[in-house]
Amino acid sequence: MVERTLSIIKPDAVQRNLVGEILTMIQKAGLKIVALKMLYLTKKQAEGFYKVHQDKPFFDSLTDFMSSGPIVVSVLEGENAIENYRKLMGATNPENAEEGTIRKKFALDIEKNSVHGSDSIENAKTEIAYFFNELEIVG
Ligand code: RTP
Ligand code: MG
Repeated sequence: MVERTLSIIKPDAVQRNLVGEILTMIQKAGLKIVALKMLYLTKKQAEGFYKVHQDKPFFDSLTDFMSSGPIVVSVLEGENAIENYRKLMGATNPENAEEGTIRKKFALDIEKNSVHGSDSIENAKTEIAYFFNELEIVG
């Protein structure tokens, strides 16, 4: 099934000039970029995006981090895009990430792990709508 997923290149990766290399890995994996922009979230906007995690112990630190510098958000499209992109990202904790994944290559630690990807069809819809309207996504 052709799906769409939301990708974020997180502040740790944008700050280290890794946007091009990460987008290249995404494109080489066959995921199609159908929307793309750079944003600098406020703390409130980061809290809104990650509200599914509001009761987790890492919520305050995570939303501080996500509002600490610019991010690059994109919509990726392809067969099984949600699962395929999560495979390409690798495990949340880079110590557990497989060789060849974005997090294995670039992540600094379990929080500064360079990329985000939606984890379900339902969450992908909500997350894409948080950043893009339909006119900003190419058909
Ligand atoms: P993401 O949502 O960013 O794609 O990452 P994920 O599904 O692999 O991980 P998730 O459990 O959804 O956690 C969201 C983000 O919170 C940070 N985190 N910190 N300190 C910690 O124990 C901890 N655990 C998670 C990471 O930035 C993680 O990607
Ligand atoms: Mg997640």
